[in-house]
Amino acid sequence: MKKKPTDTKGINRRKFLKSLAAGSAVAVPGVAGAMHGMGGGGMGGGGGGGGTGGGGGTGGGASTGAFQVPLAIPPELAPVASDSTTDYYEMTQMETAVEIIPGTVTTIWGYNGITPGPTIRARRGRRVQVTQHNSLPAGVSTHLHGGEIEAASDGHPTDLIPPGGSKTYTYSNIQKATTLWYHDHAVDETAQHVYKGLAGFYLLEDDEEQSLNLPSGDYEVPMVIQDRSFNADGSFAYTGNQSGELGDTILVNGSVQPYFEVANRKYRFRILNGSNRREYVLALSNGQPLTQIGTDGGLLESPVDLNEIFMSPAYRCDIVIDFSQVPVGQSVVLQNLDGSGSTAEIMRFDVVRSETDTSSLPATLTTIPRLNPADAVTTRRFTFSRRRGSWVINGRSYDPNRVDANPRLGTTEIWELSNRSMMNHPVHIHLAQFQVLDAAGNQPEYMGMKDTFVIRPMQTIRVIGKFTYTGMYVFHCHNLEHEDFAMMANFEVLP
Ligand SMILES: [Cu+2]
Repeated sequence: MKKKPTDTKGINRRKFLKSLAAGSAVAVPGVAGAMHGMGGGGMGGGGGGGGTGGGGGTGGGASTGAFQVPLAIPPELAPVASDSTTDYYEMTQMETAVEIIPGTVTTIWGYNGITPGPTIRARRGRRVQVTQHNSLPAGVSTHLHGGEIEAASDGHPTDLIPPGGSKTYTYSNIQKATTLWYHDHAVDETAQHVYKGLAGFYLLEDDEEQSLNLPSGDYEVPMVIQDRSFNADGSFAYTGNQSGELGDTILVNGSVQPYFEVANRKYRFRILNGSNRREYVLALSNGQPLTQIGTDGGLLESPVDLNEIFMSPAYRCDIVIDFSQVPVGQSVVLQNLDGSGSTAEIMRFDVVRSETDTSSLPATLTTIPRLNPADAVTTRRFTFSRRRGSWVINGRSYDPNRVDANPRLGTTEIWELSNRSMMNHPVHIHLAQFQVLDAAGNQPEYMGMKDTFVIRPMQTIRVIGKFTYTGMYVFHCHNLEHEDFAMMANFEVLP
């Protein structure tokens, strides 16, 4: 059971950090620079290492041309031990120096010193324990986003691992197969910690999904899309913009607009928008549709062909692209229709060889029983707006000592989420996967089971879900600067 802090230090510290962030873009990198080299580890360990080879950088200050480096695939982490019920993992959060812009060095914070961090592949019904060691000069809290997780392991923002400390997180993996991700959730500091690199994949599998014969192995590729800005020396140019940070350089798995050599067959891409604030509209340059098979909480009931896919921060989108329609020797660009200039293109697929494809794309993927609004025991209403320079929920800033909702274990609730501001808010509720009700539920971005839902200006959406563990959790805007500038609230599930 998580302890509730009894003082208001967090709030004072938040104000202090905000003034720092607002006042100087170099304050945070300066702190990081003082620790430079502490993590050792050279060029980012195993993960990013492959990402800076081919093509030869064109330079141009702190930028690089598109499609110069191959896509890097984050390494999968091996358990340090396994028994009949559980796989045990160890990770160390540390600062390292990596080469992102050719010829320059970027100081990052990474799980095991790489960004994205190593991928954990988990199995439904089999427990995972991850011991996180904090070798960073700041408190951290590791949240497994989208996970149905006991409160003590959820990575509550105030449940900090101090510098030099460790914490073991237990994940029971009771939910359906899906693409989860872990990232830092330290109160007031999530945005800058994630920007520095604290994010990685957690792929949850189950028997049902395995039986589908979807593209797997080398043909199943996790890809996190993030935007960053760089100073001329290669350091991150993070400003702490309260509206949300927008970078001018698109990274996929930590590399600038990479290329990926593929065979002329189906691939499965588990795409995560791991950006602090940037939204993307994915599309292929050859006009071929993207076939969406899954979303935040798992597989859709059936594949859906879409000419474009909207992705808000924290959205996951499981897609299949069939490159058999592309002649060998040709390329297809994954575009961002919401971007312009350097943010309009995400990466390039180069079809370089012929291969026989034995994978399947079944017409039925899973079943998703509809939650019935008549079963809801209550409807809670939350507004998201801006007030006196803060982002607020129901008019109030985050207070670690205040609890704004007390759902009962196992009951069904409707949450009505209203945006009373002029910016999109991607609202994320911890612990549960939800279904979006009403007409909004027919929009492709709200299909299936969701843990994050964009609410557009002056829009209201209703979501329905069930809470599977007791204890203290949070819900918040996943525009990470909005979250840190206090658009977050506690809810405590009661027995
Ligand atoms: Cu927001």
